[in-house]
Formats: sequence, structure tokens, C-alpha cells
Amino acid sequence: MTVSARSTRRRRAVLLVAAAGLTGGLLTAPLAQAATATDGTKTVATSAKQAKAYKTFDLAQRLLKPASRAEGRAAQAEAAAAGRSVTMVLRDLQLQKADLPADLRAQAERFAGRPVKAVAEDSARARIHYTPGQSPAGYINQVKNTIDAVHNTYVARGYRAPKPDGTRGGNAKIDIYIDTLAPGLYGYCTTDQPISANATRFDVWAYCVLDNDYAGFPSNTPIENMQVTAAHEYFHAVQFAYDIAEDGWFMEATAAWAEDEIFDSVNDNYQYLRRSPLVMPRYPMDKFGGLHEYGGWIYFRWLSERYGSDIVRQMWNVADSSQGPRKDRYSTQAITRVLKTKKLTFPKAFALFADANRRPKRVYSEAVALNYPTAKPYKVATLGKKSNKLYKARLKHLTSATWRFVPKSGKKLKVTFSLGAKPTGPAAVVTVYGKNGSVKSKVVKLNGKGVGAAKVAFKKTSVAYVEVTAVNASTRFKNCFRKRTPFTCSGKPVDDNVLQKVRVRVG
Ligand SMILES: [Ca+2]
Ligand SMILES: [Ca+2]
Ligand SMILES: [Ca+2]
Ligand SMILES: [Ca+2]
Repeated sequence: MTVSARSTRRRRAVLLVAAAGLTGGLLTAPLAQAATATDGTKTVATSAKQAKAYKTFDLAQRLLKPASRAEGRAAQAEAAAAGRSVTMVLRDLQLQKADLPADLRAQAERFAGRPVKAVAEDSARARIHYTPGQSPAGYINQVKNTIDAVHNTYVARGYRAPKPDGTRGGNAKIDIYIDTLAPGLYGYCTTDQPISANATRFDVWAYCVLDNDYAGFPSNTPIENMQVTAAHEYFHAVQFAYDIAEDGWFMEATAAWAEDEIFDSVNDNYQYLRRSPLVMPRYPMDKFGGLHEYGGWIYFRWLSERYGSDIVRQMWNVADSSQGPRKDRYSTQAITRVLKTKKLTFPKAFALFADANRRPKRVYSEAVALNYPTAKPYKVATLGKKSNKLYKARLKHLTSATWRFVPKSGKKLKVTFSLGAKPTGPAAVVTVYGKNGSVKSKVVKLNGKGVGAAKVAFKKTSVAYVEVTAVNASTRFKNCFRKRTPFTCSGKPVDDNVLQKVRVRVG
């Protein structure tokens, strides 16, 4: 198989995956068949493919141009339940457009196209389009200043600027349209750069739409909502200059992470921690849907606080598609590559992250102020002298389990591990929480079979408890870009439910 054929297939599959889970109300079999008939030139067209494209079309239409407030709210709930931001729905629409019949394609261009506005004014970095009288006094200047500041911050940090769009919107600057969005919609960035069905590079320009006033949103001030939307959405515009077809969880998690990099005091991304590895450690970190892909921002925050925030830019550089399929990597490949430059394997870093999440208030800079949540341990047991117990778990990929052992008697706790062979991504950390507030962690050395041991203090006079955290940090996926899964590379995880055994003995 040639590289370009592989790439073509992979991207086509991505687009199908992206729409999985949506329930398009208008979708019917006859429509899908009609699409097939209209689009007779496509050799690879299938009704399943067109059905996906039609679902995306349907959801995008109800999100952007709802027939009623109720329909708009229902569409937003549907998109949110499937974990889809408007930006991601429109990305999928753009990537799937070739699968729509010509009349629907034309309709999509009308409802998802650039809004038409009376006035255009340039800021240093962007062109702002608006209708006079639709926004509060001073708002347009605030948008100009915000977009310029956001743009300058990303570029100063070494990110690519959004790609020039020729003369669309009047000049090559990125266009920001101020529109009266459907209630509940914060804004979005999308592209109208054509992407052919057999494209192998996915670096495209962007344009963005922001609300006219951000009035009536449940939390934060209108200006804060404009700022945090600009930071998040403009980061998508930056991502598009690398790879608009990158893994969805990686796009959303790093965009939610970026909100804090620009407007650290707004903390809108705090709400997603409920759907993050902090609170749900046994839910695969890369699983797209149900807002979990936003919750993944905490992983990039942990990496940033530990290794500096440039680490995320380094990862996007590796994920870049603009040099073609031979250099293009997907999310976990890019992360692994960059971690290696920090002398870390993916499993070791994931185990350190999982262990750190046991005590967020001692780890994350904002955890005390914002009251970051923590998960309960997987299991808690009190152990005394001569205790000898075996614990088992079957973890999915990119998840962890933590056992907490409380001393009743004895001096030392010996923990032996058998976590599965090295390619299945095992790693473990043992942490002793002292009664005086001390915390001592050690990464367990595992051999090629995933076998290892650790011995730690366990006297009840000085030790409050010991926590043993084991991870399945497998990043092996089968049939990348061919399966329709919500995981990395839309592939099938290879190492889910590997048996992991932890034996504890008190001496
Ligand atoms: Ca432009
Ligand atoms: Ca509004
Ligand atoms: Ca913050
Ligand atoms: Ca990529």
C-alpha cells in the first residue's frame, strides 16, 4: 500500500468517525440513496458514508439556523451529548462535504458560510465584520483588542498563525464575524478552504464567528465569555494551520487548555474537570464524547506545569499534516515523541499524572483556589501484620486504578506487580502519605513482562496510608483510520482489559 493511499483511507475514516453518535432527526434512507444518485461520479461512495455526511449536515443546520429556540436548544443538547462543539460539527461538515449531493452542498454553504455583514474594519491581525447597532458601545473595539492579543500571544509562543485566506473577506487576514448567534451558542471557527476527498494534507485557513454581545449566558460576564471563546476558538484556527483532521480529543483538550494560557483568571474550563481523569480515572482519556475530550485538558495542564507550557506546541508540531502523510502523526504518537525528549515514556508519564491526580491540591497551581475535585480510590483496605492479599483489575487503555492501604500493624508494605507485558503500556507508582503530611512517591521498576516490586514504610504511628496506582497506558490501536471508534486515530484499542495483578504483604 502506498503512503498516499493509506492517508486517503485514514482521513476518510476519520470523517465517518467524527459523525458517529449523532442522531440526525431528518435522516432517512431515501435521502441517503438520493445522495448516491446525485453524486454518481464518486467511485467510493456508499450510502453509509452519505448517511454520516447527511447527519452532520442536519445537526449543523439545526445548530446554526434552528427553526425555533426549542429546536436550537435540542440541537445543542444533542451535540453536547455526543461531545460535539459547533467547531467540530462544522469541521466534519467541511470534511464530509464531498459526500453530499450538490443541492445539499449548496445549502450547507449558505447556512454554514460566512455571515454577510455591512461593515468591515481591520485590527492589526484580523478583519472584523459586523452590523452597526447590534452590539453594545465599545464592543467591536474589545473584540479587536482581544483577537489581536490572543493572536499575538499564540504567535509569540511559537505557534503558527492561522493561514492566510487569499482575498476572502476582503484581504488575507483572518476574518471574525460578529453575529447574533442562536441562544446558547458561544461561537466557532471553521474553514471554507476546499478539502478534496483524497487530500493528504490538512492544513487549512480559518474564519471565526463570535456572538454580538454574549448576553444571557449562565456564567461569567459577557466580556469574559467573549474572551474565553476567542481564546478557545482561535486556538482551533491555529490548529487548522497544522491539521484540521487531527484526533478530536487532542484538538478539544488542547483548546480548553489554551483558555487558561490566555485568560488564566476566567477558569471556564474548570467545569470540564467532572469529565476528566481527575474524577473519572477509569474512563479512557482519549475517548471522544460526553465532554470527556474537554476534560482531557487537565493532562496538558499537568504536563505544562511540570515541563513548561511549550510542550503542547511541540506536540502540535509533530501532529502537523502540512508536510504530508510521511511526517504527519496522530495525537498519542505526537505526545509520545515529545515525552521522549523529556526522557519519559508515555506509560511512565501517565502513571505520574494518575498518581498526581490523587492529591491535586498539592500538585496543580490553581487546585486550592478552585477546589479541584478528586476521585475516590478504586479500593480501600486496612492491612495488619502478615496480611497477604492479591488484587486484580482489568483496565481499559489510558486509565488507572488506585488501591489505598491503611496500616493497622506491621512495619513494611511489600507490593509486587504483574501488570502485563511492556507493549501493553503498564506502569505503577507507590505513594506513602505520612501522618505528618509528608508525601513520598516512587515509580515502580517493571521488567519486560510488567513484573516488579516496591517496599515502603507502613508503621501506623507514622503512615496515614499508602496508595498504589497502576495504569494501562497502552497507545496501541488497530486499523487506524479504518474503524469508526471514538478513540485515538479512530482505531480499535489493542490492550483493553489486560489483567493486572497487585499483591500486598505486610511484614
Ligand atoms: Ca480574509
Ligand atoms: Ca447575542
Ligand atoms: Ca486558570
Ligand atoms: Ca496529525
